[in-house]
Amino acid sequence: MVDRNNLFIKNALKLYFISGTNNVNKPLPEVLSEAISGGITLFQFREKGDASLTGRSKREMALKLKQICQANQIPFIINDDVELALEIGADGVHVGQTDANGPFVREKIGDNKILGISAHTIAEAKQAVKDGADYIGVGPMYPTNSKADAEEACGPEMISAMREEGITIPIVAIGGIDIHRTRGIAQAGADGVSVISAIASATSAKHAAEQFRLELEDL
Ligand code: FQP
Ligand code: MG
Repeated sequence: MVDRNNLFIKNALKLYFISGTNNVNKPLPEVLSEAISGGITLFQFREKGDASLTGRSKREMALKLKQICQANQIPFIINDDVELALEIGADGVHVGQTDANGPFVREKIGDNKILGISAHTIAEAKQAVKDGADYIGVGPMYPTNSKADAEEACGPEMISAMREEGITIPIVAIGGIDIHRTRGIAQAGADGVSVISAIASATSAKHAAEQFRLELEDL
């Protein structure tokens, strides 16, 4: 059972690390542990693309990662794969506009799991709120290499526009985010930033996470 209270979600979104086994240069469980010791607040297992794990090996990896998150009191989210999230008892799922739709996923996962939905526009954000999202992922903020089929970058302005439209749901920014872009994103009204490569391919995932936390500290 996970806390779906808005304040809990907003705090959890502060530094949201996303990774699959093909985003890292050493075992993902090791990178996750390092990132946790550096201060990440949420983790999403996003296993897709070249040489990604499937079936049983994906499930075993997911379980290992879930255990690490649990031991450290970090919620564990699975990208796209609702069945896997249910099977292994993840804390939540994240789906995009071309994945299973929000109401269907909410119905499947029930009221005790976090539902995150991607939104690129104000209309999608409003729909996600109606569809039962606990938070929305807004992006890509900047061009990114981590997603082959990414939409065009919208910049932090999209977040301020959503806030001006009265969208109060927890928001995490995604796409091409590095340390230097973090402050502006938070100032635009995001509750946090989500990163893949800035942590996954850093020399030290711990150090990278610490730098982000420092940047977000007084905001
Ligand atoms: N926002 C977030 C989060 N996580 C994501 N995985 C996405 C957006 C992107 O389905 P989607 O979701 O458009 O693409 P993919 O499944 O390839 O990631 F908010 F959690 F940071
Ligand atoms: Mg998706």
